[in-house]
Formats: sequence, structure tokens, C-alpha cells
Amino acid sequence: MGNRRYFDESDVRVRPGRKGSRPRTKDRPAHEDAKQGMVVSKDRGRWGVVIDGETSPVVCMRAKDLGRTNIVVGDRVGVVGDTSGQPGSLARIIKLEERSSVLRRTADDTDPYERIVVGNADQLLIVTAVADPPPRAGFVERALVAAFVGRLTPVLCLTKTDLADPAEFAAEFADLEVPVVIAGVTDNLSGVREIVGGKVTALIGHSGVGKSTLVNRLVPDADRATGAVSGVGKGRHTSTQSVALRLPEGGWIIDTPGIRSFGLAHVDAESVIGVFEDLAQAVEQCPRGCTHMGPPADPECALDSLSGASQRRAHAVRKLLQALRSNDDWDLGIVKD
Ligand SMILES: Nc1nc2c(ncn2[C@@H]2O[C@H](COP(=O)(O)OP(=O)(O)O)[C@@H](O)[C@H]2O)c(=O)[nH]1
Ligand SMILES: [Mg+2]
Ligand SMILES: [Zn+2]
Repeated sequence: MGNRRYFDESDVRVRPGRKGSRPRTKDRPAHEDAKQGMVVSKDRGRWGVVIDGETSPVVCMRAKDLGRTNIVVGDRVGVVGDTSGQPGSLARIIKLEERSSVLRRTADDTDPYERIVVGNADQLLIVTAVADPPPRAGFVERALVAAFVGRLTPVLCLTKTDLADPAEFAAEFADLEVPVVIAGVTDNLSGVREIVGGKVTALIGHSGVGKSTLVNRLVPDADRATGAVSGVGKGRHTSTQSVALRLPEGGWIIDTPGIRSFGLAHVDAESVIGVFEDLAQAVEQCPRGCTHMGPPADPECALDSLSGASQRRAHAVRKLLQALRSNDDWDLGIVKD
């Protein structure tokens, strides 16, 4: 990933932290005693927060000060009040820390609202079966775009490798230098464990690709329901809320069963190209208004002057831009699992 550029703050619109926005002396004393933790669950006005150094989540409400601030799984927060975690205890989130990454979805490509679903994940594990259901490049492309622009490192994770050879599908993304791991039921998971260990990894994929099966192998006490789960409200695992599960080797897996759609209305071509240093430099030479898609629309696009690995990367990025323009694959098809 030598060509992948590191972002600076201006690349991603993250919610600014409250720190520094007002003088310290105006902070209430309670804020100084706040314990830091990570949001691991969110459900109907209650958040589960694991305080740093602890293991069990503390149930929290959101302080009035925060208004309707969107607090999501993975967020780093400051918590005050009863943090004992005893049954019936309720603590209060008083501060949302600045996010290092954001995974966003929109209801569809025309939805102007940017809905953040996971905060601070290091990586996005894009889970795809190589067969049953057949893999869809369009879905992976859109997930890659979401990861790149949200500052998550994408990893392609291929399941059901007992049903088909994963090499062919994996090759489609080789030019973007996206790491690929295999995670079929007959595969040793050491490759996956190496990648997720010690990191915060969000996991997405169509229903039925084997996400829950994988999570159960990685987190033995996760007890995620597998197989076709139909109907609303049946069983205890039909929640569509995201949840963070602690990995035995350290780090977290964030399962996101509730992502039903994955629009990219907030993303433009420049921000995708900007992820790749060589391409970002090249497009500085493009004529005004170039959409970087190449001929016939953009006969003078500078991406067409590249050679070697950069040329292949430009071709792959154009495929991402194409995916961005089409509405065909925005629906992940995840209803319940
Ligand atoms: N053949 C095969 N089946 C798998 C594999 N992984 C999962 N499955 C099956 O695929 C179905 C859907 O798996 P599940 O984990 O519930 O998928 P999810 O909807 O993505 O959470 C279940 O019947 C699993 O047993 C695999 O690697 N190979
Ligand atoms: Mg599932
Ligand atoms: Zn161009």
C-alpha cells in the first residue's frame, strides 16, 4: 500500500471534539472526572460503554448538553455518574471524542444526510462469499469507496471457499492493493486473526455470506445466530443494531447487521482519487471540469497518461467511480440476520 496517502484532518469531516471549543474554566467539575470508554452497543436511547481497562459494558444515557449528537458504536466517549455497571445502574455520556474514521451510509444515493454508523474503526472487513450467493463486484467497489473516504483500511474477506476458487474474484481488486483473506469454514483463520488482532474492525457483507459464522469462530462466546433468519422480531438475535465484540487476541469486531443500504451520496470523484498519491498528483494536470472517466467524456484526462502500476490503479479507480455513479448495487440486501 505504498501509494496510499495518509489523510490530514481536512480530508474527512469529523465532528469536532468539544475540547478547545470553550475555555476550561467553564467546564463543570464533573467533566474532569469523566472516565473514557468505547461505545459497544446502541439501542433505543441507551448506549453500552466499556470503560478503558474494564471488561463489562456500563449502560449510559446521553447528557442533555449533547442534544441529538449522533453517538455510534466505536465512538470514544467520556462518561460520568454510576459507572459501576451494577444491574439498574445508569451512567451519562457527557463527551464525544473526535473520530479517527467514520463509516457512513445513506438511505440511498440521493439522501443528503450522512449517517455515521461506526466510529473509529481501523479497518473495514468486506465479507463476500465466492459462491452461494455469487460475489458482486459492485458491492465490493462501493464498500471500498466507503472505506477509503472514511479513513478505514479495507480488507476483502472471502468465505465459502469450499464451493469455488477465490483467486478469480480476488484478482479483480489486485490493482488497488486491497489485502485479501480467506475465511471459509474449511479454512484456517490464522490469516484473518493476524489482520484483526489488536485492531477495531467493522464487518459488512450481504446476508447469507457467512458473517455470523465467521464472528462466532473469531469470538467464541459471541453466540451470533447463523443461517436464514426470517421474519421481524423472531428469536433473540434479530437485532439490527451494530455491536462491538471483543476479540480473544485483543481488539474488536463490529458487526453491522442493520446496514440495509449503502449509498454514497456524500462522496465525489476527487476524494476517491485523492486516496492514491500517484493519481492525485496526475489529476492536477487535468483540464477544468474533468470527471476523470477518460474518453469520450474526458479525452484529455491525465489518468490516461500514466503507465505501469499507476495505469492499472487508475483503471481500477475508474471502476470505483463507475460504481459510485450507478445506483444498481446500493442495496446490500441485508434485512435481518
Ligand atoms: N459451504 C459453506 N457454507 C457456509 C460457509 N460459511 C457460512 N456458511 C453457511 O452459510 C449460511 C449463512 O451463514 P451466516 O453466517 O448466517 O451468514 P450471515 O447472514 O452473513 O451472517 C449458513 O447456513 C452457514 O452455515 C462456508 O465457508 N462454506
Ligand atoms: Mg448473520
Ligand atoms: Zn481527469
